[in-house]
This record gives sequence, C-alpha cells and structure tokens, in this order.
Amino acid sequence: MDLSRSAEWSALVSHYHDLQKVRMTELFDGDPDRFARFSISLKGMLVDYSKNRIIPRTMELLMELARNSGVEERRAQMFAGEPINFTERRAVLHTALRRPRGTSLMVDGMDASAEVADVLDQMNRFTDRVVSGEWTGYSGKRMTDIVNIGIGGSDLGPYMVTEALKPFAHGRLRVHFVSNVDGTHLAEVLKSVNPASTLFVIASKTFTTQETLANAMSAREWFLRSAVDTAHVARHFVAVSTNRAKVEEFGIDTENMFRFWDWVGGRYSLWSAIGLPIALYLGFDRFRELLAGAHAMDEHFLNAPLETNVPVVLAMLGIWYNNFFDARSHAIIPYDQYLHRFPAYLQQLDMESNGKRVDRIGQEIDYATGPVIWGEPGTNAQHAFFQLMHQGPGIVPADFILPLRSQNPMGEHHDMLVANCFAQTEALMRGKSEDEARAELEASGVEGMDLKLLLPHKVFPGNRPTNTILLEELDPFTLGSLIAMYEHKVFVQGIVWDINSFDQWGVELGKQLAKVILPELGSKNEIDSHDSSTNSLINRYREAKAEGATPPAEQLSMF
Ligand code: G6Q
Repeated sequence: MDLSRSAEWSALVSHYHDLQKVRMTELFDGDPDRFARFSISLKGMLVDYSKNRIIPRTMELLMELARNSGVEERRAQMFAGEPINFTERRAVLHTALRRPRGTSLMVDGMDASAEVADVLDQMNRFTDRVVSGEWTGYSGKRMTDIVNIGIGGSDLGPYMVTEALKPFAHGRLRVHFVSNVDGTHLAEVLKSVNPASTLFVIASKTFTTQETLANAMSAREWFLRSAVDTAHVARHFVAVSTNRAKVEEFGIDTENMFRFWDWVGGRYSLWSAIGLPIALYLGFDRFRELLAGAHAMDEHFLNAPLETNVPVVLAMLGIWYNNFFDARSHAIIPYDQYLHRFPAYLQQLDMESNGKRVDRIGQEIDYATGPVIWGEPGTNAQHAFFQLMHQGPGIVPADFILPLRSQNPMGEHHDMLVANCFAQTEALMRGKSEDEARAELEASGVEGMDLKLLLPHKVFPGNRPTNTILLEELDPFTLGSLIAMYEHKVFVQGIVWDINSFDQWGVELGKQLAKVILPELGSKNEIDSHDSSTNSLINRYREAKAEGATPPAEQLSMF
C-alpha cells in the first residue's frame, strides 16, 4: 500500500486537524474513565497512555492503519522464522532465543529451538564453573573480573542489562565493558584488573569488526606480558560469535566459543550467547528470568488484540506524533538510576532499525520514519533539558519509566523520585495558562512593566504527551519484558512505514572510508586524494604524528 496516499492515512490527517485544538485536560474532565480506558496492565507492568492527544476514535483509526499495513501477518511471519529481513534474506528470530524448551522451530533445515537449548546449556555449565571458582586462571586463581570486548549490538545490550540489574549480581565477579577503539577505554579498564584473574569475553557476531579485534589483540598482548605462555590464552579468552573460522584464526580455543546464528540481529542479540557477561555477572538463573520476562511479552504481543497490545499501542502512538504532529524525536526518561544506559540502548534499537528512507520495493518514501531517540534518567533530566520539553516550540513525546519499589530504600528518596516523575507528566500535560501565570506573578507582588515583560516567559503551553510505564520492581523478569516491549514496538512501526527494520547498511560507508584513511595517516607524502577539508585534516594529523604528539604504544603506562 502507498502509505501516505492510503485512506487510513488521509483519515488520520483529517482527524489530526479535528484534534489539534483539543486539550488533554478537557478530555480528562469529560471522561472519568479515561485512565481505565487508556491503560493496560501486564505481569509486573502498567502502561498508562491516557496522557496522549487521543480520543477513542484516534485509537480506532490508528488500529485500522496497523491492521491494514499487515502488522498481524508480518508478526506471524517473524515468529515463524520467515526471511523478513529481505535485504539480507534472513529470518529474524530473537524471539526463538527466549522460547521455553521442547517446541521445535525449523529454520533453514535446522531446529532452532534445539540449537538454542544447546548453547544455553553450554553457557549454564560455563557460568557455573566460573562463578564457583572451579574455572581458574593460569596461576590457579579463580576469576574475579570479566571484561567484555565488543561494540554496538555486542556491547550495548549486555552493558545496559548488567547496569540495570546490579542489585541482583551474586557479587563474586566484577564486569567491565570495552567497546571504543579509543585506547583509553581499554587502558582504563586494564588499570583496574589483574591478568591472572581476568576472563575476556570477545563478543563479535562476525568476528571481523575492526574495533573489537583491535581491542582483543591489545588485551591479549597485555595479558601475555604477565602470562607469557600463549597456551594460557585459552583459559582467559572466550569468544561469542557466529564465525568459527575467524575465532580459530584469532587463537581462541573453539571449545570456548559460544555460537549464535545469522537470524539473530546484533541489536537483538542480548538474549543469545552475547548475554554471556550478563549470565556470568548475575548467575544463570537470573539470565533465565530475563528470558522468561521477554517471552511473556512475546506471548502478549503475539496473542493480544491490536487494541490492547502494548507494543502495538505504543508504536501507533509514536506514529501519531511522528507523522501527524511532526514530532521528530522521542525521549526516554527512566526514573531509576540503574536504567541510566537504557536510553542509549534504545537509541540503537530504534534508530538503527527504523532510520531508513526507502520502502520494501526500494522506492524513496515521502513520510517520516524513525525519530531521534534520546534521554537521560530523571530527576537529573529535569535540571537539564526539560526546559525544552516544557517550553520549546514543538512537542517531544516521552516515555517515563518508573519502578514502584526502590532497590535502595533510603528515607524519603523514593517518594521524592516518584513525586517528581508524576509531577512532570502532569505539568507537561496541564501547562500553565497566561491567566494562571499572571495571577501567580501578581500574588508575588510583580506588576506594571515588570509583569508585562515577564508574563510570556512564565506561560507553559502544556498539552504535551507522555506515556508512563510503571514497573512493579526493576528485576530480571520485568526488565526482560520491558526490552521486548520496545523491540516489538520498533517492529510494528517498521511494518507500518514499510521499511526493513532488520538491516543496517547505513553503518557501512564510514567503515569503508576509514579503511582508506587509516594507511594514509602513516604516509610520508602529503595526502591530496580527498576534498580539501578531509585532506587538510589528515595532513594536520600526519604533522602532529611526526611531531610526536601521539606517543607510540610502548610508551603508554598501561604497558
Ligand atoms: C547491530 C549492528 C551493530 C553490530 C556491531 C558489532 O544490529 O549490526 O551494532 O552489532 O557492528 O558487530 P559484530 O558483533 O559483528 O562485531
């Protein structure tokens, strides 16, 4: 279907015009059941979407659009393992990674469920050995530190989850993440660990990623400075990959390789062996709870009618603002310090999946697709960018995520956190009218010219939409559900926008050009093959290098 010329789209355009002037506060006043009507409870989670610029008719129109875009058919295809990633001819089966055992699912002639169960068992055995101290390092010491080396999908998920679930860690292992090729990242981590008791997890689906291989090589060199004998590498380096040959080539014992499959996309891979650092840090039972939470959301997404299906509702609300209100960004505000990496994680999930501009048949599209996803934890965010959300010219739809129970009860802290969260969504919705602002100013003794000058700055337009997602508690199960909820939201939007949410060709060009530039940086000759900006930047760096501004690796204190 030609989306922007479809009947469903046109109906939404005219509905948008009808609703433009309607204020949410009036909708609340006129409908005592609004909260009940526009909220959904699931296990461990309540999603309140009543503070949106919608009436029942809006949701009907949005659901018609979802239905006629084929969301239900495509959803069935994804779960069945059909190659819906059509530019790479791959199935998209992260949902198979969290299915309970014992049900077979054939993909490309192999039973994906059985394969998944095998790898989970391998992870389980390995995790138990490392956590119990049975797995020792070259000097007989038990492992104290895990260093995950990976980037993008092989980093953001496990890093976010281990941060989010810190209170559930067993405490016998510390975990660190190195992703950036900037040597500083590795150097700073290596300063804090002992080679005799550190286990490196080299996480790379392809095992060809430049940054990860460079970090892994430097880590290996650093390790061998103490361990000396290369035979010790096998006890300190394990790999998570789909590429056995490359793992072998790197020198990692393939006995210590945890495999996954090309039907697991990088940004959807924390449920696979890429989750090994999660399992090591929390223990395998906790990792299983995370999978169970995600599976519960899969079941909901697969079976609930579109109208009460949380990922579908959130996806369609996103489309409502993105395509009809021209809101080009979406904020994620977790009111939980443990979720401080959650916005960054969602940024990749959403922007890499839906940042596309051609449709399934390769035509350039004439409507907006994936918005900019951004955010920071509250209450910090309130003291930073909320100004723009309250009084900037456009609207920034936002998700507020809040656990009902704190992992660290301390005086009135949690009440204060909760009060702030609820107050912000209320303030964004209500705003402050000119009359209210004037009355306040007058009450505080401001008058005349001062009042006239100040008044416009004190007005809050309000009518700004938010979703509030309450979690019973931020535990492995609810976190699993929360992540899966966003995965499916992104999927639904991709289907409606008629794009491929599962490839990421946009990351390739920069990589290709970096391969050209890297050798030029060490060239004796002036570089003149690029534009004048790129040439000059390269040449300036060459000069600095020649002047010794970049110390050679052997001078770095880490070695
Ligand atoms: C995710 C992307 C990307 C990928 C990294 C790392 O969906 O594909 O972020 O995860 O580029 O790739 P490797 O795991 O192959 O090293």
